[in-house]
This record gives sequence, structure tokens and C-alpha cells, in this order.
Amino acid sequence: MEKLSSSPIRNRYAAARRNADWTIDQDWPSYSPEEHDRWDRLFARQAKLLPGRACEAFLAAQAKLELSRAGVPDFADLSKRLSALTGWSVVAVAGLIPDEAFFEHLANRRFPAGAFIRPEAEFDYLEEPDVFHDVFGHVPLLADPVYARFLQAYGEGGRRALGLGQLHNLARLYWYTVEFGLMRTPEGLRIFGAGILSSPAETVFSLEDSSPNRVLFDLERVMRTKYIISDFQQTYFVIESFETLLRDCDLDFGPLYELLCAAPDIEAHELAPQDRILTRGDFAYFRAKGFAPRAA
Ligand code: HBI
Ligand code: FE
Repeated sequence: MEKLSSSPIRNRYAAARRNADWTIDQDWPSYSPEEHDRWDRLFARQAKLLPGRACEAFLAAQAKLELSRAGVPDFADLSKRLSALTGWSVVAVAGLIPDEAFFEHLANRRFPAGAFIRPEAEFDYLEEPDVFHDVFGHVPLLADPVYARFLQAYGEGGRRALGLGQLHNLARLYWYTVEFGLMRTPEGLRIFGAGILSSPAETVFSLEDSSPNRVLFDLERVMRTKYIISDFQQTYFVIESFETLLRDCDLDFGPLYELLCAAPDIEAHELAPQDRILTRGDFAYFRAKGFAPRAA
């Protein structure tokens, strides 16, 4: 993910005047009817797919926050409802911001959300986080008290990791939970990662395709595992609950970072000896695209 934080900002907010903390004015009145309509179409498509696939906390939070088809949300308005629940607010940014600023916001319960909405040509996939990825995908779970605490703790950890030069390990934790995490529930696997929740194809692929591995979450294992930025994940990690995720991460990362320095990275497709495997992928989707995992 760090690779992306230096990508040039190429949307209508690129020249927006920004504050020292990288926030900008969302300028909600400036959204065109086409942009509101695009939000509605993106929303409607996921609203059809997510019941029975997104975790209950996500669906409940969407209702609590009154996130619906009524066009791009006004962050000030949304933040009033969100902060009343968990003290989080949504602040506008033009695109990816430097790691330091990003973690500072999270540590203070401010979620930096892209204000731009993807162009029609990138309706199905874009690399930078736009308002649909950030507000539709990430924001609802900030209304869940335990998840809200986890993300704030991630921000606090990010500031420390930056100081220790360990960001790449911590970024993997974010990637395999906040962005692409799954949860095991009595009704079956459910999605909580924003990267999946905002993507119709990966919503289905992550739960139903035979290609990827699905492995129970283990903090050290996740922090050793490389990830893919521009395709579906080859391994999904599965938590039991936000409570167990928060408890598993509630430790001094110092000794863990030392251990990680000596431990080899694990490839995105590999299974490790200590893995508690839920499904062993057959990689059919990836092989069809020319991926040939070396025999382990
Ligand atoms: N900036 N706006 C924004 N959104 C992100 O998700 C983001 C970022 N900057 C850095 C970053 N993510 C990652 O490098 C960290 O999660 C590691
Ligand atoms: Fe994201």
C-alpha cells in the first residue's frame, strides 16, 4: 500500500487547497447530478449482493448511519451520526495521503475518506480509494464500538511502526483485515474487509470461489504474508469476531517486530505449517491468468 501513497492525485480535487493535516473541503454542493447518480448505482449494486455476505455489524451500521442511495453522503452530516455512536468522524482528503498523516487521523478517530468519486470508465475497479470505497466500504464498521477501537489502535500502532521502520509488516495486518478480512459466523463466512465490500466481483469470489486459500487469522502469520494490490487475494484470513481480533492485537508489537525481522516472508498463495486451514485453494482463477505457483 505504501507504493500507492506517492501516486499523483488525478481527480477534480487534485488542486484543492489542503490543510496541514492533508484534509480538504469536501465541497458537497459541488457534486454533479451524474456523480450522485453514480454513487446511487454503485450503492444499489452492492446493496443487492451484500445481505447474507456482509457481516451483520456492517449491515446494521449502514442502517444506523442512514447510508443509502440518496447520493454521495455529506461528510459533515454523516459525521454527526457516526460521532454520536463511537466518536469517529469522516474527514475529506483528495486521495492517498502520507502514512504519517494517515495514522495520525486514525489514532484520533478521524477517517480520511477520498472526496472524489471514480470516473464512469473505472466504475468496476480503481486503484486509489474513492468516496465509494472509503465511505461505503470502510465507514459503516466505525459505528461498531469494538471495530472502532481496533482501527484507532491500528493508527496508534502505525505511528510507532513508522518510527521503527516496520510499516511494511503492519500494512499487511491492515490489508488482510480492514481491507480484505473475512469473519467466521454460525451462519457461515461473512465479509468485513472494505476492499471486498466495495467490489461486487470480489464479494462473490472471496466467499464462494474455490481458488483462494482461507486460513484462520494469526497475527504473526498475517504480518509475514505478502499481498497483491491489483487482483483478488490468493489467501483470505478469517477472524472469529472483532473482539478476538482486538484481543489478538492487544500486545506490545516490539518483540513481534524483532521476531518478524528474522522470519522469512510468506508468499500470498503459500500455506504455512502452523496454518489452521478452512479451505485450501485450487488457484483455478489465478492459473487461468498464467499464475503457476512453484511446487511448495
Ligand atoms: N491514505 N487516504 C488514504 N487512505 C488510505 O487507505 C491510506 C492512505 N495513506 C497510506 C495508507 N493508506 C497505507 O500506506 C497504510 O495503510 C499503511
Ligand atoms: Fe481502503
